[in-house]
Amino acid sequence: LTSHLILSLLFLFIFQTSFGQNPLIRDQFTADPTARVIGDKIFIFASHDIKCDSTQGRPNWFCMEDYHVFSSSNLTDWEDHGMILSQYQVPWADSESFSMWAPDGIEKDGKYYFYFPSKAKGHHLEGHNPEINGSSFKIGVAIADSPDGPYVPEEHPIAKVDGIDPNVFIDHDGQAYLYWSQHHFYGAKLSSNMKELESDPIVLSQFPDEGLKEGPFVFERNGIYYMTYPHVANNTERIEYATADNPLGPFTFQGVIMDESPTDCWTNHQSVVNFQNQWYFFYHHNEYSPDFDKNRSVMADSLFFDENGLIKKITPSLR
Ligand code: FUB
Repeated sequence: LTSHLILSLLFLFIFQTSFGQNPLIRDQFTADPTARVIGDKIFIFASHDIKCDSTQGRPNWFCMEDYHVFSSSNLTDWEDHGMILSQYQVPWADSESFSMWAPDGIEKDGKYYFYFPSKAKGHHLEGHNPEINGSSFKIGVAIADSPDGPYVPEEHPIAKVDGIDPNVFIDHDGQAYLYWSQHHFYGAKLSSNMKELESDPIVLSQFPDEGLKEGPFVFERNGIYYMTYPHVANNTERIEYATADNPLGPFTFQGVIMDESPTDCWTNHQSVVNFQNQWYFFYHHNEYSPDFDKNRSVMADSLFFDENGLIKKITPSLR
């Protein structure tokens, strides 16, 4: 009995110390996490919420001028690798718009590709439709030899891509796909140089028109392609998912992964990753800023599948 008790306590100790406490990043506001396993570490490519003064960006709104990347080998101790890209470095971005929204970062053939949205220079002149979220945004890519940079942005945004929340998925055959959101979800094949589209964008039309949808994130498990995304059902965004047997669909709605915010954080934004044989769900919440939900903090919880490959609902482990 004693040895059983010691083993249980040991397991409890290992389990508790192998998973960090939320929020993961505590010295700055971070959001929109894409988690990727690179080598023996987990990296988070995240948005960076700051507080702007009344002359910068849109008052009382997102204020986002740059990105940091973080890494950890145990999900508890996180290293901030510092600022990897800012709006002032991107030749095509409007450096007065503070609109460096949700990014994605991914490795291919030893190079690191960082995809990000921003309002482009001159966007005021383009007659965008303010009713459509993301309609004045373009998406660009910056390239580095190491996940923590330095990243060099391309001269121009990616042609034929208008919108926000880029996500890249690379299939087993090496083909990369780019997804993004502009009222609808769009998807296209990426060229092998990862800098331009190889196919025309298609609208992933299987998703409901009602309620704002954004933040597509695609992953694959056992031949099933999962498209996860935030969707405003009533008041705030909840995370839903759909599945397909092909990266570009058609997708079938499967259910809700995480319900709407219990404390009225209007946005949520997710990624899913397998690290050391456990699946994790990364998301954000306004844990450290209960009165202003545009200052958010990155969180993570374990994710489990049932025997049919369906995702079990997650209750956020708030403080
Ligand atoms: O972080 C700014 C925007 O809020 C993101 O692009 C959306 O996904 C939402 O999280």
